[in-house]
Amino acid sequence: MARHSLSFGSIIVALLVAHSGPLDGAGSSISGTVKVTGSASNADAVVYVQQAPDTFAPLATPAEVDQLGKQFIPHVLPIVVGTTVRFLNSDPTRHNVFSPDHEKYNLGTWPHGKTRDHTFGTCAKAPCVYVQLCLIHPEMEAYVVVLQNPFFAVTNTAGRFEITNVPRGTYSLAVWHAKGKAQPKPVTVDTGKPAVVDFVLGR
Ligand SMILES: [Cu+2]
Repeated sequence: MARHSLSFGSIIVALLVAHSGPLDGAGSSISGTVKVTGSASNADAVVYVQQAPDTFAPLATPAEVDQLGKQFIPHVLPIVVGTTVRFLNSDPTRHNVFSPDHEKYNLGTWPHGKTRDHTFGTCAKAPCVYVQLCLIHPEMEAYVVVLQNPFFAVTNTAGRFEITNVPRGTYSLAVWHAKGKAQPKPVTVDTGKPAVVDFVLGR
């Protein structure tokens, strides 16, 4: 009985520790729009909190990128540093995956239905952007964007984004896009007060 009580107490302590720290407390969402100047589509911009207090565990299960119709899907994949990405080939033809960026990798070439994993283990200064290419199909291109924290979203065609469950705090909100740039903007998130931020990307 005493032993049982001890372990129960340990669990309570563990829960309290897990819930203390700078990110304690409810937050809200950050939403808005990104306009990509000179482009018909405002999709595939990554809007992200540049730096949040604390460190963040990667996903327990791999994020996925499919190769279908000679395209990488999704075209842009933001992840927290440490996340493993599983590359699947859903085409009848063989595909390759390599990236010339940062530490560089070539995962090889593999057939329909097979996967290869790559873990994005380091990122000295977010965003760490890795273009994904295929040696067999030069037209194939995608991006993995490695970030410090999970408070990010990708815009849809209309340019809309929403980052949910952002802890209370004041942050610098930044945008990454393959073809456009904008200065980060300060944003304050408070309980029950969703923040709205709009960006216009220039060249
Ligand atoms: Cu290919």
